[in-house]
Amino acid sequence: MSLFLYAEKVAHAQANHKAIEKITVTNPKMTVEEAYEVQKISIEQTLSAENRFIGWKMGLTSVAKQKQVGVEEPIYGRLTSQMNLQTNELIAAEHIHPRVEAEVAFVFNKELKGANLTPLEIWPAIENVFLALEVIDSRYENFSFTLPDVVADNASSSKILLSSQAFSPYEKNWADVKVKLYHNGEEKLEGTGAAVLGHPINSVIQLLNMLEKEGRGILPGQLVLTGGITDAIHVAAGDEVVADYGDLGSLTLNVK
Ligand code: OOG
Ligand code: MG
Repeated sequence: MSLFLYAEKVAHAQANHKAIEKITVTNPKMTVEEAYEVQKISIEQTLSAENRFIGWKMGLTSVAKQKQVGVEEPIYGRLTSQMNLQTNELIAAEHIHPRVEAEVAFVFNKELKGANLTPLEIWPAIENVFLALEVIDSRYENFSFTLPDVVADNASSSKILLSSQAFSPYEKNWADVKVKLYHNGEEKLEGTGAAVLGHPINSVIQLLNMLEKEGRGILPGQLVLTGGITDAIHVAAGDEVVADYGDLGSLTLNVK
């Protein structure tokens, strides 16, 4: 099967929220590079005036997340404007088996490109920091995949809820930000920003290292999700998830 046909298959599952068999069942030799090509083709075909490309997400940047899905390498995915929730409601019926995780997100005001940039080169390009809940929803049966599968499926990207308040990048040391995740009022998980590759800024360095291989970088105005701090919580209709970031505030997602 050509990469275009795999891209069609993945795009169809994303649009119709129907689980599919892992690509590597029929194509065990698919490489990670080919999988990024499938991701690119499938997401770029959804872009339009109503669904703009808005940035990148990093995934599997914390040990908690790597252990949860059994893939131990950071990956990236593409974010589009239709993923960005405008209210704190998630429609369960528009998903297969959604999970929610707490993250830190950056918005950039300058172009960044190149391998092995230093934090000192990156901070001045960050306009704002947002607290974020990411909804992931693997398009594969049983939320089970290998590295090429999850890369092809746009790193399980589904929806994003950003805090309405934007923070200065210098507001605090983002390695120290603490988050507690509550599921229907019960505290389930907690973690700190340091869980993300030691510091969420390292996720941006790693993203740029990977994008450099595609000859790409981060453009002004783009958003980057740095990756789940804790593992993700499975949700269903009727659920409420609260991410409490202490003195920075909290985010609530209601699943309908
Ligand atoms: C892959 C996406 C992981 C994160 O923040 O680590 C991710 C998955 O768990 O399905 O978004
Ligand atoms: Mg994530």
